[in-house]
This record gives sequence, structure tokens and C-alpha cells, in this order.
Amino acid sequence: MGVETTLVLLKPDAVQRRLTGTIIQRLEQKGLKLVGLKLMQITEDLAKQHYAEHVEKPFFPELRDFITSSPVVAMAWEGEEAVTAVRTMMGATNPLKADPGTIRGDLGLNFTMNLVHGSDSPESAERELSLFFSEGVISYDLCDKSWL
Ligand code: IDP
Ligand code: MG
Repeated sequence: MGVETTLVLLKPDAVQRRLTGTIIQRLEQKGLKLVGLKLMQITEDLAKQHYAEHVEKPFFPELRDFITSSPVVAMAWEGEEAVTAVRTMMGATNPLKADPGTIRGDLGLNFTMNLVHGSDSPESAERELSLFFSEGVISYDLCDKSWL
């Protein structure tokens, strides 16, 4: 419970389909706070580290080829129970099963090209954030201006 920071990736399909703004807007409107963001290409090595739990699964080659195929937007989002908040907003892994109102339910059709990644626990968030953002880069303090 309490305030958490979670990793969100806008996968290559979200970037290619020009949906980054739409998805970021949803997260902002929910009340989450953007504290880290970059456009980057995931290497094969990073894909293996990030998806370590899936490396032996039959779908991994397709997942790896997709996630490394073109740039992603990597972001850190902060807020009250941010891990659960983002997972709820993402919807089920398979967009065909994801509820309307969720990002995957509203915007996706394909199991691999399912638009977003969100950490599945605070422990995963800590591990994944450290893979994508160097120590000290996430800008918590810069995101709270008392005059706004
Ligand atoms: P999540 O993204 O909802 O956390 P995970 O089970 O962690 O789902 O799987 C990581 C990614 O691997 C999914 O987002 C999806 O793109 C892909 N994936 C997972 N299971 C399957 C499957 O059974 N077939 C094809 N792709 C899958
Ligand atoms: Mg997962």
C-alpha cells in the first residue's frame, strides 16, 4: 500500500500507431504522475533481462522480436498503489479478453501487440525500473511545483 512507482512501456505498436499521447493522457487523467520518460530501442539483451520469467516460454521468440523491432516509450509513473492502478487500466494480457474501458480492451486486438507493459508487483517494478532508468534519473522532485 501507499505511494509506489511503476514501469510502463508503450510497446512498438503503440508508438507506430501514434497512440502514445492517448495512453499517456489516460494515465495522467487517472491522477498518476509522470516521473521518468524516454524513447528508446530495446536490445535483445535487455529484452531477455526484462522478460526473464518468460525466456523459456514458447511465445518468447515472438515477444522478443516484437519488443526489439522499433522504439518503445519507457516511463516511470508514481501514485497511490501505482502498480495496481496501471495494471487495472491496462486490462487483460490478451486484448480480445480485456474489458472495454481498459487500454488493451479499447485499443488492441493482438496478444503480442498489446500496446503496454506495466510491472506486476512492487518488487517487479523496482527490478524493472532499475533496468530502464539509471540511479537518480527519475525526477520525483521536479514534478511537484507548489505554484501549480
Ligand atoms: P502482461 O504483459 O499482461 O504482464 P505476461 O504474462 O507478463 O503479460 O506476458 C508478457 C507479454 O508476453 C504479454 O504482454 C504478451 O504480449 C506476451 N504473451 C504472454 N502470454 C502469451 C501467449 O500465451 N501468447 C502470445 N503472447 C503472449
Ligand atoms: Mg508481465
